Amino acid sequence: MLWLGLLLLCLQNVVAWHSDDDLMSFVTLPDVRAVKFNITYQDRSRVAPGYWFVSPYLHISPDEPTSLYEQYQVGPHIYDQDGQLIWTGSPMFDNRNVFDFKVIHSIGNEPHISLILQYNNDGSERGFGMILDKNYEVFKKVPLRQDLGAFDIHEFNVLKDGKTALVTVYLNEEISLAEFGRPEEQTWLETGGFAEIDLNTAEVNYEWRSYNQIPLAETVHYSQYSDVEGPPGWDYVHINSVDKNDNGDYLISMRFTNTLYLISGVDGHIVWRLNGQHSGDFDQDFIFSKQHDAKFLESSGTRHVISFLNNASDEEFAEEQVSSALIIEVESGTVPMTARVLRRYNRPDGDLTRLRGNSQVLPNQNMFVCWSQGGYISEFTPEGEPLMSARFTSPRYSNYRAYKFEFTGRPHTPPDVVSSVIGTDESNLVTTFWVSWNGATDIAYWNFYAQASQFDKPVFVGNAFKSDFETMFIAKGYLDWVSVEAVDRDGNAFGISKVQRTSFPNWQTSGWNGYSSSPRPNNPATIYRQDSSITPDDWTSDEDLLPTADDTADAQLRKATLTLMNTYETIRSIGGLFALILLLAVMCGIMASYLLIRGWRVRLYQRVPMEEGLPEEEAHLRSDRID
Ligand SMILES: *[C@@H]1O[C@H](CO)[C@@H](O)[C@H](O)[C@H]1NC(C)=O
Ligand SMILES: CC(=O)N[C@H]1CO[C@H](CO)[C@@H](O)[C@@H]1O
Repeated sequence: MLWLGLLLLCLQNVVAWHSDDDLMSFVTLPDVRAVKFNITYQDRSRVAPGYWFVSPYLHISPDEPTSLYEQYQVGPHIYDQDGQLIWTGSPMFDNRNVFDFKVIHSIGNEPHISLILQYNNDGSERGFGMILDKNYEVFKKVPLRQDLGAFDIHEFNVLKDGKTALVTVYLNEEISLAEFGRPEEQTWLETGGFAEIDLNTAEVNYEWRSYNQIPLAETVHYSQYSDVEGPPGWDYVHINSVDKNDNGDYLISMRFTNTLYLISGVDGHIVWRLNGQHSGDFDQDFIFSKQHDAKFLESSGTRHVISFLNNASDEEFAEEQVSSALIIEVESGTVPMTARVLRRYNRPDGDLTRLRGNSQVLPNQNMFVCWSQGGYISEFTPEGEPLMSARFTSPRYSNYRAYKFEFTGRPHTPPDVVSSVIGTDESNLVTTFWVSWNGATDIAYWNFYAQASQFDKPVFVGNAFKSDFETMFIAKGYLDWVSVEAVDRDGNAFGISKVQRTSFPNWQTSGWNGYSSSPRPNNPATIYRQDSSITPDDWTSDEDLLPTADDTADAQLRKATLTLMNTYETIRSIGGLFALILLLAVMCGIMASYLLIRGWRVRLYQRVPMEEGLPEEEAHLRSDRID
């Protein structure tokens, strides 16, 4: 009995070790294992439209290269508000860490994407600020001037002119500790600064450094008793954001002085300090600490409205019980100068964000906040009522900054399609399609086609609502030479896959019982009505893109297959031989009852009316009323 118990315990551990339920997997993109979200909506009707822009990472420093096969899970990702994947940029950036991944509207008339590609593990690449177009192709790859070190991961802030960007800069210098009354001693110091760089030439237009401007006494991390350090040295200010107003002045956030500074664009002097060790220059109705991502929401004359994340804690200290995003109003034209809280958004789980994070005011004035660890994000009404919270299902991953934007992505690569055929004899062959299109937004449904040979006309075999990143579709017959077309909600087709061969099993070892030793592909025109076929040349004309016939797939077969897939998903975590036996049993059961109840009838697909732009069968699927 004891032995049995021990054995079970061991088995359980083995199973737990192999569990990868927290990652997505796709037939069409087998290398991609995107991180899943666990989402809670308090009120979905009031969230802003848009997609989430996140870039999960495992470790903040580049991981060791490994000769082992590595799946794509780190780097820039776009998700919809159901947590479905829209785009993974992990293959494009080879699983490297990416930061500050967002949409920008300052270049031309089209939206662009900006991001920071971190330096690589062996230091052979020092990182870049990158701008992609809506086709996910590189529009600009901007290096940092050689003497400014590696491209810092905190900020790549493309300015309104669309020609320049602000970046944070970390440099090291050896300094005397005279300021701390130890003139005979030297220490290395990490200075925090920023640069404004030209996106076309990568030249630096403006440069600022903290040393000689921010005294050592402002840091909360070192004191006159701290030990001297070799390079890189004391990280005494820790700059983590920079923004610029129309007046040409810069707002910087220093996490280790608990201070926001306004820096003159003319001569670089500190115009004012908000908060900090020595209380700053303002009469404040709040204090804050270890803040991130300070951005101007408005700035004119002496009045500034600023948003930032007050995480209120760091690796060592916690100054208050809960982190918050704040919108504050700063007035520097009065005596005394004043700073007031306009809005506060407390972390919904009541916890502290010790490191990293950001906040973003959305176009409808909702507040979107990233609390960083575990990928925790929230959206609030302008008044601070929480509407949504989500975090990665896997605690292994974090995310520095997250954003929400409406965006239209149109990859130049075609949709990815995989198809395979199974059956036990000529009468019951079915072809399964899987389709996905990495980065394409606004796909409402997919049209599926097959053709008799490479050069024959494609025949429309059916369509299916896009239900997730990847959509599966099952069609009667052995269909070789298949293709799939993406259609938007207005019925416009806007992309088609390459024509793809269908894979088949080893017929003899997989229980093939047919008349011939292996089946030959069907001519789809004999199974599906031909009048719906369209030639590739016609695909540019909208009228021909709408399916003219044959919309319904065999619902009963689809239901059976769905049950099978669900069962498979459920028992996958059990693992091993047991699962295989169970799966086989369920498969046999489904097949037997299906054949018993219904028998096999070859039936032409019938045209069904489209309801709200969706194929009727999908409307059924969504209401769980399949037949
Ligand atoms: C999702 O979150 C809820 C509430 O926070 C939690 O109870 C549940 O276990 C989570 N689910 C997964 C799969 O992590
Ligand atoms: C803005 C804000 O939340 N400030 C708080 C920072 O932490 C101190 C100390 O816990 C609080 O007193 C402030 O209210």
